[in-house]
Amino acid sequence: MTRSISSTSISYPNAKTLAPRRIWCTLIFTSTLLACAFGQSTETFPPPGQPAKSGTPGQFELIGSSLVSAQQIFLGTEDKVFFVDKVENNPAQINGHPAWASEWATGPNTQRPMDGLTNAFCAGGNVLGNGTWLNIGGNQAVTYGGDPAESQHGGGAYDDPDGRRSIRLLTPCDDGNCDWTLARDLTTNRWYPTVETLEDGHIIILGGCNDGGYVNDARQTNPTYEFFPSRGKPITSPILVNTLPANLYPLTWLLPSGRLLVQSNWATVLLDYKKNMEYALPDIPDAVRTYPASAGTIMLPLTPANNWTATILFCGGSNLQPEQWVANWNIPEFKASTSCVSISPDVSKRYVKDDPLPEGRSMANLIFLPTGQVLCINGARTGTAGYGNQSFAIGQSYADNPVFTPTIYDPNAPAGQRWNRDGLGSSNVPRLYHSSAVLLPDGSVFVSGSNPNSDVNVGKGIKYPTEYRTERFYPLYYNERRPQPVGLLKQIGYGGESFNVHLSADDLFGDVGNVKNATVALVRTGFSTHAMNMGQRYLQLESTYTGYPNGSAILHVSQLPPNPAIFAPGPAMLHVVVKGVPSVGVMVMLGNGKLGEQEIRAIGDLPESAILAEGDEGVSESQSGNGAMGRGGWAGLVWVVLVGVLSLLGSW
Ligand SMILES: *[C@@H]1O[C@H](CO)[C@@H](O)[C@H](O)[C@H]1NC(C)=O
Ligand SMILES: *[C@@H]1O[C@H](CO)[C@@H](O)[C@H](O)[C@H]1NC(C)=O
Ligand SMILES: *[C@@H]1O[C@H](CO)[C@@H](O)[C@H](O)[C@H]1NC(C)=O
Ligand SMILES: *[C@@H]1O[C@H](CO)[C@@H](O)[C@H](O)[C@H]1NC(C)=O
Ligand SMILES: *[C@@H]1O[C@H](CO)[C@@H](O)[C@H](O)[C@H]1NC(C)=O
Ligand SMILES: [Cu+2]
Repeated sequence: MTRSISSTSISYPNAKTLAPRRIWCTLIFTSTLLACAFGQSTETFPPPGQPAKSGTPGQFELIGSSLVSAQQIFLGTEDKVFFVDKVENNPAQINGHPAWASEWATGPNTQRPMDGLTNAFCAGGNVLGNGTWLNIGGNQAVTYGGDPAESQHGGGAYDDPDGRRSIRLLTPCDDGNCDWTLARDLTTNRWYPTVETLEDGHIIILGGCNDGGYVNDARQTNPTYEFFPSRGKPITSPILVNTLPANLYPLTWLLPSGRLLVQSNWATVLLDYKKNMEYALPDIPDAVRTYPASAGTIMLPLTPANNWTATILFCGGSNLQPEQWVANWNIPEFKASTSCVSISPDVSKRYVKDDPLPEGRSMANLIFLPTGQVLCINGARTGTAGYGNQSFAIGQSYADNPVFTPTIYDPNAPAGQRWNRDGLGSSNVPRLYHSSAVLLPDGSVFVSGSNPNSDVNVGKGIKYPTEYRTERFYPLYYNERRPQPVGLLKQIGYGGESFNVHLSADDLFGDVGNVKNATVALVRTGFSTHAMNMGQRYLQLESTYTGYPNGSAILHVSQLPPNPAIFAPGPAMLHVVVKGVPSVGVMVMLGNGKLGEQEIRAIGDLPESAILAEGDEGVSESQSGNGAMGRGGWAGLVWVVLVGVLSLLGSW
C-alpha cells in the first residue's frame, strides 16, 4: 500500500476546486509530518482470507467438550479462547489439582488446561491498554460441593487458595506458553466485581462482596471502587451503598464524555471517577437488570452517523421487588421481563423504550456481530441467575425454560422491526447460569458453559448439568465469500492520517456500487461472564471511497476519533463489511499499546467519495501505479509542499 502523500489529494488542480483542496492538502501534509514525528505505525496486515472452516448459516454446531466449564471466556488472540471457571471438580487436572482455567485453540480445535492459581469464582475481567487481560476477584477457597475449605491457602481437596483479592494477569499467546500470574492483591475482597477499561488503558474495579449468597447484603457488601494499577485505597460509591441487595456486577460503561454510566438495581448514575462525584439519572424502568436478574446489556455501535454517541441497551432481566430477593419462594417459575430500554447518557437523561424481546429473558448475552447487529443468545424465560439446594430449585437452578433460539437486533431497523430471527435455528443445549458467548474473528459465535450447580454435576437425569458442550453459531453471512481487504493497519491511533484499504471487484461482489455501503468496524469482543461481556464495544470508523471503472475500489479510512474515552486503548478486531458480509477479523492494537495517556492527533481529512467512470479525468494518471504522477500531480505536490511549509511556519 502506498502511504506517500495521497495521490487523490494532488491530482488536477483547477480554478474551481483549488481552495478546498488547498485546505485539506495542508491537513494531509501536516498530519503526515506529525505522524512521522510521533512515529505512528503504518504497518499493515496481509489481506485476511476466507474462514478456515465451513458452517451452516443460521445453525449451531457442537464442536466439542471444554476442559473446564465456561463460566468466563474471552478471545485473547485471533485463534485462542481462554476459559476461567470457578474451582470445582472438573476432570481435567493441572499441577495435581482439578483445572479451573483452560485455553481453546479454535483453528485446530485443541485445548490445554491452565492453572487458575486462586479461586476465580464469579470474578470480573477486561483487557488493559497494553493487551494484557485481567481476571479480578473471586471467592474464598472451597472444597467439595462449593463449601468453604478449611485452609484459605490451598492444600485442600482442590488445592485452591482464596481468590477474593486476586488480580490475575494473562498476556495471551499463540504458542501455548502463556500462563496466568498474580499481581499484588487488592486491598479488599471482591466477589462479583465489574471491571472497565479507562482512557489511559488502566482499569477501574467496582463493587462486589465478601462471601456471596443469592444477593448482596449490608454485612458483606464492598460498595467501593479502585484501580489497577493501584491509585490507593478504595473509594466509596454512593450508588453501590444505596442499591442493596441487587448491586453485584454493577453494569458499567466508559462514556465518550469520560464519565462512567453505572446502573445498579433500579438506580442509575454518571460517575466522574476523576473527581469521585456521582450524578443521579432516573431509575431504570420495568425490570432490574443487574445480577441476578441479569438482563442482556450492550453499548450500541458508535458510528460517524451518530457522532460516536453512546447508547446503552438493556434487554430482559426480572421485575423483582426489593422484598423478593430472598430464596424462599418459587423463583424458577417467575417470568423474566421482555422489556428493552436504552439511554444515551451523554446527551439525554431519559430512558427510552425500545422494541421488546420476542420472549422474556434472564441471562441473555448480547453479542456484537461484525455487521453491528446484536445477537441475543442464551438465557431463560423464567427465573433468575443463582442456584441453591431449596426444594423449589430445578436441581439447583433458580432458572427454568431455557431459550434455545437466538434473535438478532438491528440498530438501523425502524422501531417495531428491530428483532428478527428469520433463518435462525436452535441449539439443544440449555445455557443458563454461568454460560457465556464470544464473537470469533470469522464472524461465528463461540458459545459454551451453563452450570447452575455448586460443584460439577453431570449424569443421566440431571436437567441442567455442569455443561461442557461447546458450540459455534454461524450467522447468515457465514458462507458468503468474504471481502479480502488489503491495507488494514496493525495499529490504529486516536486521530492521525487516514489510510487506504483496497477492495477488489470480487470483494465488492462484482458491483462497484457496493462500496457505497462498505464499512470499517472495530469490535472489542469483551470478557464474557454472567450475561455481560465487559468491555464489549463496536465502533465504525469514518470512511469515504473511490470506485474505479475496473470494478475495484479504495476505502479511505480515518483512524479513531481523537478521544480514547470513545474506545479505550487495547486490542480489538478490525473488519471490513461489504453488503452485510464481514471480512475475517484481524486483531489490531488501538492506541500505542502502552498504559498511560494516549497520543491524540489531528484528524486527517478524507477525499470526497466518488465512483469514477471510464475516461474520468485523472483516473489513469493519478491512480495508476504507485507514485507515477502526471503534470497535474507534480503541480499539486508543489502546492502541498508550499502550503504545508507555510502552515508550519504559522503564517496560515
Ligand atoms: C501491561 O501492564 C501490566 C501492568 O503494569 C503489566 O503487568 C503487564 O506485563 C503489561 N503487559 C505487557 C504486554 O506489557
Ligand atoms: C447443596 O447440595 C450439594 C449437593 O448435595 C452439597 O454438596 C452442598 O453442600 C449443599 N450446599 C449447601 C449450601 O447446603
Ligand atoms: C460530535 O461530538 C463532539 C463531542 O464529542 C462535538 O464536539 C461535536 O459538536 C458533535 N458534532 C455534531 C455534528 O453533533
Ligand atoms: C446501502 O445504502 C443505501 C443508502 O444508504 C441503503 O438504501 C441500502 O439499503 C444499503 N444497502 C445495504 C445492503 O445495506
Ligand atoms: C483497477 O483500477 C485501479 C485504478 O486505476 C488500479 O489501481 C487497479 O490496479 C486496477 N485493478 C485491476 C485488477 O486491474
Ligand atoms: Cu456467578
